[in-house]
Amino acid sequence: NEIAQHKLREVSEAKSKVPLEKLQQLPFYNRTCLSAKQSIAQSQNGIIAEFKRKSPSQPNINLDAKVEQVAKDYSGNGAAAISILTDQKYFGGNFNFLEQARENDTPLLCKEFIIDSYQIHQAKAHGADFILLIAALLSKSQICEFTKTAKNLGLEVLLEFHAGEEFEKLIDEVDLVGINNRDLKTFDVNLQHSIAMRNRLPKDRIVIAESGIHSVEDYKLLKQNGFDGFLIGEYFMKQEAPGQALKQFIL
Ligand code: IGP
Repeated sequence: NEIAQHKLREVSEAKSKVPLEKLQQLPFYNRTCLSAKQSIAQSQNGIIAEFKRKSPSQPNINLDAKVEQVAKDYSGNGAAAISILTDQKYFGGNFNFLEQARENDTPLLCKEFIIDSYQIHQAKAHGADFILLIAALLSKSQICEFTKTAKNLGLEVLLEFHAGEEFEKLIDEVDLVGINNRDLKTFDVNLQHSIAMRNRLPKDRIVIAESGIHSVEDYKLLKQNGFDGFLIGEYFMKQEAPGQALKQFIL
């Protein structure tokens, strides 16, 4: 709730500083996006490696990390995709990080709390290939509307769930379904909960396990239980060389 309120203010300020017509003139706005869906299906590890300096529960994960370098390292070590936190207040990111991470052909996820379609245009204008929508933050009609906007811009959509009752908001048009192992209200991580959630989804859905994956064992357990992709941030960001740790994770 607090985040949603903050985002509404932030978006209205951004709109007055950079109106949509201006965003649409930025060079990346007309770029052809890469497919995360394809990349995950073809990759050796299914990993979406995240660039995250801090989070509400962890004020210092890796505050000095350089996005250009980490993205290059993730890409060079075979990440299927790269997630870039763009939220400033809670995660210490910004939209320019997408551009700084752009110099490779690994699909980029704009990890933002999207509550307004303007933010989807921002993602596109700064070089993203796919966006995150969080079911807990949005109504089903917003999810439909935002997914349409994203697809019109060539962006793919990852729709994130945590609680079972949110599944009524799942629509066919989303490319990837995320299940957050972490409860965003309590920060508790529970892989068994996610496995039970995965079993409620059709087998042919591409499903991503998100958060709290801290070992190859966690990863293997999730893989064996039908997950196709794995979003990992903190574990990598706490290593001396974040991308090097990717080498241990092979399906
Ligand atoms: C990564 P972790 O525990 O590996 O750093 O988690 C990612 O799943 C997490 O950052 C995340 C997130 C979110 C952050 C998942 N969903 C929604 C902000 C908003």
